Amino acid sequence: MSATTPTDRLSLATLASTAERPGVSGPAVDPRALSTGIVHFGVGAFHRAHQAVFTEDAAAAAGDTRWGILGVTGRSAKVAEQLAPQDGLYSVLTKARDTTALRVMGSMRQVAFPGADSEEVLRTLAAENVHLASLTITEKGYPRTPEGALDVTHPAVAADIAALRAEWSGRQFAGAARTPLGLLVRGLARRQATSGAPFAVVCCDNLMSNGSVTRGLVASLAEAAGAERLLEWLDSDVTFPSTMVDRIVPATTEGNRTEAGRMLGLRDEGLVVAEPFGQWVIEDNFKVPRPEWERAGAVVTADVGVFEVAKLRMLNATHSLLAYLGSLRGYRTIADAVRSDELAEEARRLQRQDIIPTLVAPPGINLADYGESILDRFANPNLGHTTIQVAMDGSQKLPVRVLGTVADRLATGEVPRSAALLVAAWMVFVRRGRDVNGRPLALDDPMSGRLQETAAGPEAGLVARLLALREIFPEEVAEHVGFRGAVTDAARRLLTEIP
Ligand code: NAI
Ligand code: CS2
Repeated sequence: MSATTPTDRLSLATLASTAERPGVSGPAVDPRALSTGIVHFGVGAFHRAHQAVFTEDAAAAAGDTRWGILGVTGRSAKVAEQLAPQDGLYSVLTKARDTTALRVMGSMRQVAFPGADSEEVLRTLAAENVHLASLTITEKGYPRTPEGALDVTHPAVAADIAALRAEWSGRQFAGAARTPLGLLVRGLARRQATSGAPFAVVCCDNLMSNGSVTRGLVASLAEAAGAERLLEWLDSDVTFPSTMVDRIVPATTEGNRTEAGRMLGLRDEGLVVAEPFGQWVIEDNFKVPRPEWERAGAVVTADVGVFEVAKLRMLNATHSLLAYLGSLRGYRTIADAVRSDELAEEARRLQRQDIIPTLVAPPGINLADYGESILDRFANPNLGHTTIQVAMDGSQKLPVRVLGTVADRLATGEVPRSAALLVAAWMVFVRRGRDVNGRPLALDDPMSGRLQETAAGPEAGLVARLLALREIFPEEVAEHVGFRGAVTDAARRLLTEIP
């Protein structure tokens, strides 16, 4: 392991130099032998440490060279700029409690930035040897109304509908898409108009029934653009399997890159970091060839729903509780927060008293043990997952992670007090914007302006004002007297504690 910071970049030309380095492995496939078979939207850290890993292992196990990936960035060209000089190569730094391993990945064959490469993405989506598109564009990448319909008033969505309409009527190529879904639909329209070959769209974001949500928005976009024949083809030839995805992948730090550089002897600008654990449950709903993900440990099943709801409620709600309570208490990482006995007890109470009573255990899962395994993963001191990263996008995450639990408990006449504490902690996080030591806590949320405006004003009305936001809180939850009371009590305690 060299002491100096390497200057040479990871690339096909320098790859051989990594062969014998301790703790370094991969790629599991020969990047040069791969053809592109998958287009992935939102080529952030998670995709590179999860689906791409499962896909590469599946391809290696089957000796299948059809599953190279064209990654599509979201709003910035950053990842394209990081990976292009590296021939798409990047590495995954796996951080266990006391060991670190590095694996070079070879499946990302190209990265496109829609601002410049929309035509390339559309051409690839229409190509017959490309069978799948997948998405990790975050919870906020699915613009919907409170009722769950496509939000056609969203400026980017309106622009994409106009673009699709223009292309659909054969008038002209409409330039860069404003949303990944808009670009996807235009690509599907191009595919339908050329080969018409079947296709599958695999959503890998933390949303309940993520396949049906994506299908609904794609169909609504096509409908809004007057693309009836596309709608029929979507019905007959395109499937949208739902998935449950799980691997903790924090944002990469410069410290991570330096550590990886020492291990690799090369600089990797595309590095991603992850815990050892990884799980992928995929709905068995494909009309096209796909990687044999089962050979890489994924579960392909008819009923993914029980896995999705258990994971989103047990893991992600507990994550959010620790993120808001932990950051308010001055804990920088989730591991720091869960190592506090008091916060660990709050997390257990949320799981055992509020969440587990609402769940059907997925096959082979003991929910209490599952809960403990989650807290154990959170406590990994080597991961450095920050409370502020998990605290992002609360307006998008709370409905998915905790409000379903709340509604289910209220329907049985129980007031879920720990879930109320989670909601209150989020409200105080929004209102205070700083921790117990006075350190600022940034509010990174697509609704940040609206939230801060609503949270301002007399503290006594804070809970009522935020509960009135129908984009987040459905009426039956917000108007429930018992739940309002529990949130108000918890918020009052926290507002006193965090001056
Ligand atoms: P990231 O920040 O590294 O990447 C996010 C990607 O989404 C980027 O490509 C970005 O351009 C794109 N994006 C962000 N906002 C968007 C918007 N409004 N519209 C369109 N594209 C947008 O985040 P990361 O870690 O890759 O996570 C992405 C998603 O993956 C999460 O939101 C979640 O749904 C899912 N996920 C993440 C896990 C993790 O531990 N990081 C684990 C399980 C699921
Ligand atoms: C986290 C998730 O940032 C967050 O909101 O709760 O990204 C979490 O790490 C994953 O869902 C774990 O699979």
